[in-house]
Amino acid sequence: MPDWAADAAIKLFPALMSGSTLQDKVRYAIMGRFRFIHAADIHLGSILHIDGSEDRQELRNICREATYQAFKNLSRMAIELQVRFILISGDLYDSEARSIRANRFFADECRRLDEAGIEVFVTAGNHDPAGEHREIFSLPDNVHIFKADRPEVYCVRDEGGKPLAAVVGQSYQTRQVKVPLHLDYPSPDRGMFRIAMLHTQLEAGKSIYIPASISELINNASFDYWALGHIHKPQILHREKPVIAYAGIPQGRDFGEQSPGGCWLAEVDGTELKDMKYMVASPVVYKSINIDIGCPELSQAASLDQLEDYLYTYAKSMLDKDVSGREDAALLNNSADLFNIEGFVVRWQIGGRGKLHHTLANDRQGSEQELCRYLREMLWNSEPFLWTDSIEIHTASPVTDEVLSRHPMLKELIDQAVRSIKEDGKKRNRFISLLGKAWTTNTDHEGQDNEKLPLDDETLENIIKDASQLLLEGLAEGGED
Ligand SMILES: [Mn+2]
Repeated sequence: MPDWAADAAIKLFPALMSGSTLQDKVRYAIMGRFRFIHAADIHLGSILHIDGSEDRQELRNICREATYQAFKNLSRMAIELQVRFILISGDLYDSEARSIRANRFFADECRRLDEAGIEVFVTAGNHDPAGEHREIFSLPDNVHIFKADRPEVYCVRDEGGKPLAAVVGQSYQTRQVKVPLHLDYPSPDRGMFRIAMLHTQLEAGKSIYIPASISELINNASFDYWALGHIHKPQILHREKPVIAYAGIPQGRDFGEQSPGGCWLAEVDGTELKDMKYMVASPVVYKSINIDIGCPELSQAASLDQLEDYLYTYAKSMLDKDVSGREDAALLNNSADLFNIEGFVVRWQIGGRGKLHHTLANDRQGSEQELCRYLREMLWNSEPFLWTDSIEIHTASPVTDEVLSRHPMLKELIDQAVRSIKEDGKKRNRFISLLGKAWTTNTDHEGQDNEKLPLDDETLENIIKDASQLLLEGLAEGGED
């Protein structure tokens, strides 16, 4: 075995290093074994929403650069891991009118990928439909953009010209596609790994984002892998053949898109998918952190500076361990050592019952502003940075168990009401409609339905929590010491 061959094999498949002989490694390299990346919803050119960023030049830059940086991280990984090709299943650009900068950036990155022998397959989604637009800059030959008027099949070959994979896809022509494009996808030849790309909400019936059902995909025997885009949360919907997965958004842009984002790294052997890992690529991670003022460390605290100290220490230990990014990444089975998260944007949710409530309730807004100012100043320069986007206080006075035990029926009544709002869809909708249209978001979210109230689960949960605490306190009034 010549050294160069062994070296090449080791470089090609580091994941196979353990427990296999050098011969095995080379055999993998020549027997139709390859890797690919499945990404989607890059939204190049979109801007992160971070409260307080308008006053800080550096943070403003991060807001503008993060989606680009995420794609850069992704393409570096592709080169480092020697993938054969990258799939981008729609919404590469944030808007139909590709910005000159986004187009230029993409062309430059693809040139780098071309030098590394990596092909790039792109379908246009609802955010960047093919329309009448043309790319402003010419793209290198390794980039294949699917047509919108019919499905196309591309064949990826190994160096000897032997087919490795077939990639089928079709672009959005306009911002809405109400026809099930996937039903007309041609069936590629057997004997290679067959991939279908689809940008869909995966809702049957009247969907404006390609009506499709999961059973239609599962029952289609023409494909081994469905590379989906449009839903911004990474998920594997079907683990058996055909594998069906959403890649998620590589860089979240607000608290509706929390946790680190990235892409799937898939390992294929012949026509079998051997392994799938989620690779984190987002430089900035949004994170909501819940703090309970009734926790042992805070239960005796009564002043604002004690709370400040606690939050600071909490944040520091999180950053030191880099817990948040690594933990979330570990959940997604990510190797996570290829790059570092630049920073966290945090929304602190301070709740629970404790003495601190009286201090905080005295001037809730003032307390929120002061805590926010303090944490921003103390943690902005840490490594990775932590920027406090906002503080939300939902605390309650320390109604003891003893007091509650004097009102067991009322407590049960409230618990029941809360449960039924949470669990009964009808009651929940009625509750939401009673709340009125007080909650709106200013971003153009995927699949936002204008008839539905854009009230996210987290906010609803907090409203229910606040309401039940208020009720409990009112009922327990007089019984409290
Ligand atoms: Mn989309």
